[in-house]
Amino acid sequence: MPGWFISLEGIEGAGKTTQMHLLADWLQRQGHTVLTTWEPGGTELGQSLRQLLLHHRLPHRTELLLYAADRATHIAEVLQPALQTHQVVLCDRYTDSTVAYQGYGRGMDLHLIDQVNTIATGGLMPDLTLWLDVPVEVGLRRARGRGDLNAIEQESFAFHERVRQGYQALAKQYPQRICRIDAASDVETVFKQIRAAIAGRWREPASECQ
Ligand code: T5A
Repeated sequence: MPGWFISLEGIEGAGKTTQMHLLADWLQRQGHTVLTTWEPGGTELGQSLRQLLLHHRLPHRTELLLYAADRATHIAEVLQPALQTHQVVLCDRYTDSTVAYQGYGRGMDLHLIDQVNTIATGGLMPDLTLWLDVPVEVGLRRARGRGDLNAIEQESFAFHERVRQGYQALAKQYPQRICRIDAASDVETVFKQIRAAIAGRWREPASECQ
C-alpha cells in the first residue's frame, strides 16, 4: 500500500493517545496527510463493539472474536481507504494488543490468536509499531487517575504484568517493526524518542530499533 501505517501500543496509561496526537500534529506540519484512529471503536459498528468489550465481562473466546470483528471492519472502512490514498495512518492499538491482552493477559493460545488476527487483517500489518513501555504501577496510576475504570483496567496487577511481558516478547520477535519507547518520563521526553525513532526509520527503512 502506498501510505504509511504506524500503530501505538502499550499497557493502560502508557500515554499512547497523548503521543498519537502530538505525532499527528508534527507530521502534519511536515506536509503529511494524517489520519488518527483507534481500536476498539474506530468505526460506527466498532463503537457498539467497544461498549460491549469494555463494559461487560465476556467469555474469553467471545472477547477475542469481537476484537477481531472490530478490526476487520476498521480495516475495510478506515485503514485501507486511508492507506490507498497515501495517508499516514496512526492507530491507537492493533493486533499486538490482542496478542498481549488476550494471549499473555488472558492466557489464550498464541497460535489461535495469530490465526484469528490473520483472518481479521488479511495480513495488513503496520510499517512501524511504537511500543510505549511503562512499569505497570506507573501506567495504572495514570489510568486510574482519570476516574472510571473499564473492565480491563479493573484486572489484577498480575494481569497487567503479563500484558507487559507480552509486549516484551513481541518486541523481541519483531525487532524491525516494533520500537520500544521508554514512556515513563515526561510527555516531551517521550515524544523526543518517538521523533527519533521515526526519523531513524525514514533514513534506514530496513533498520532494527535499538
Ligand atoms: N484491548 C484492545 C484488548 O484487550 N485487545 C485488543 O485487541 C484491543 C485492540 C482499550 C482496551 O481494549 C483492550 C486494551 C484496553 O484495555 P482504551 O480505553 O482505548 O481501552 O484504553 P487504552 O488504549 O489503554 O487508553 P488509555 O487512555 O488508558 O491509555 P493511553 O492512551 O496509553 O494513555 P493516555 O495518553 O490517555 O494517558 C493516560 C493519562 O496519563 C497522562 C494523560 O494526560 C492521561 O491523563 N499522561 C502522562 N502523565 C505523565 N507523563 C506522561 N508521559 C504522560 N502521558 C500521558
